[in-house]
Amino acid sequence: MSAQVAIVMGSKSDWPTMEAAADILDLLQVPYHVEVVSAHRTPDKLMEFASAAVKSGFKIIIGGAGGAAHLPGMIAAKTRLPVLGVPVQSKALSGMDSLLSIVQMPKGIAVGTLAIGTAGAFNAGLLAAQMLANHDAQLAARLDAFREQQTRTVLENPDPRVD
Ligand code: RP5
Repeated sequence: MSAQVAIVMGSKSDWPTMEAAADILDLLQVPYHVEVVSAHRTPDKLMEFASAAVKSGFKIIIGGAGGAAHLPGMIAAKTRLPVLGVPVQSKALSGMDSLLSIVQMPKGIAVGTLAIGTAGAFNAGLLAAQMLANHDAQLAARLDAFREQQTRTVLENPDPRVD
């Protein structure tokens, strides 16, 4: 099956964060594409990528960036596909800059903004899978199993002193 989700990021340095999105998509067996696309360093590539995203067969785009994080918003400006934005934790401002750059979209162009860092990247992958599961019963079953396993893990070991 061709990639349904595109995971793009502003720099290779974002990969340790964005890898969490790939991890959950791997677990749920959702095919995805990964690529560095920078809003500032490769603006023409960004426009080409976003313009061709529907034709490329993607259903959802996950965009991660840090600092002046314009990548998810600019992709959303050029495609009707749902865009999930992940604020990468920046060194200077701990990701507050990334978060505010991504979350404050103007009315009419939407980006679904997740939490700063790896939890946000993981949840972006999870949310993408949940959206796709509306039209994929097998994926829905894998998601149910993932959630049941997660619940079981917490219930079976409630003592905070035990790993
Ligand atoms: C952003 O600038 C990237 O998304 C990255 O989070 C940040 C720093 O990039 P590098 O200087 O590490 O390449 O565009």
